[in-house]
Amino acid sequence: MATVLITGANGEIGHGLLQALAQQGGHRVVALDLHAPDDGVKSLCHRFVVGDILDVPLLRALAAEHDFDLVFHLAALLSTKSEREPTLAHQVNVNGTLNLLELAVSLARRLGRSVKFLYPSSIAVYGLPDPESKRRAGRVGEDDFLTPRTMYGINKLYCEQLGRYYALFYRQLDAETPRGRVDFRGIRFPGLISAVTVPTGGTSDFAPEMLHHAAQGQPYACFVRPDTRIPFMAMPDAVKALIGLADAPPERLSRPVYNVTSFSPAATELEARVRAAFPDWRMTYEPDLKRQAILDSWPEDTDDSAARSDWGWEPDYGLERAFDEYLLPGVRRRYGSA
Ligand code: AKB
Repeated sequence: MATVLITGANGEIGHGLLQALAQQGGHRVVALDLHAPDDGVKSLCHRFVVGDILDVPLLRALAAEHDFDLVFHLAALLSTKSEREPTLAHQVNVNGTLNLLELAVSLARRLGRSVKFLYPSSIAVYGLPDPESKRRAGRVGEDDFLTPRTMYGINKLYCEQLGRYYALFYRQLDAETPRGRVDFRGIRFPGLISAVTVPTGGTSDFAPEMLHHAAQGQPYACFVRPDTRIPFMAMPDAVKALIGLADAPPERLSRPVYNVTSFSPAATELEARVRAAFPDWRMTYEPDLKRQAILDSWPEDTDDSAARSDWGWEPDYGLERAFDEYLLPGVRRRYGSA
């Protein structure tokens, strides 16, 4: 039995991850979220704690009660919300992550063994200067264009570095090096699309919003230009990637943070997929130029060859399969739409 802490357990990734871990078996999950669990979520957890990652005494109490082997630190404010409340974003995304890394390192040192720390980062760490450079760059590697223009992207990039520091150099001047360490593993996700949950506060939200509006028979004013292109992934693949990276033997990992990706459609290709399923759907493009500028700074594709060769990452869902076998059947079930 591995004892697992999941922060932000009530969020989009949390839902899928809890289900996947329950199906796999062998995990005792302690879930933490600001909000009380949805129906169904609670039954998948050994314990559900309603609380804040900024509450250090609460985190200390959790670490005193549970010897965590693995932490999935999912709690975060997404990019649009972070742009509207930058200081709150910094508190939650940076100070919250620091608190969790402190929990992990103190536990690792007390137990004298590694505590794995899985950290979802984002394509928001990239900052392409303009649409022309974005087109020319194509697939972007982990070490390129790391000049984000959003508070969220800056938070994520810094926390990747914090994780690397806690894993490799934490208190490097101490006379003795204790045995336990944080085994930090970061993963840069593209925009995620789920059939069961709708994201809030992201800038890649236009894709899931198209799908969920259409499935409910609601018109949609899309806030991006028709030619907007960023990478996306179906939620089951995001969960698969997190579990795959968590399970990878440490000696196979050559980097602290990996890109993972699945498909990179233009907004019009997403629209066409949704429209083919819901032909009466009404949709217009009404670009929000400020959110568009953020999307124009994110790459149109990422190079995930390191993840593929180091730990065997491979998505199950391309664009066609994601729509035909996961998204469309899922939203039809959810909303009872034809
Ligand atoms: C967002 O839009 O903020 C997120 C992300 C790409 O990390 N979905």
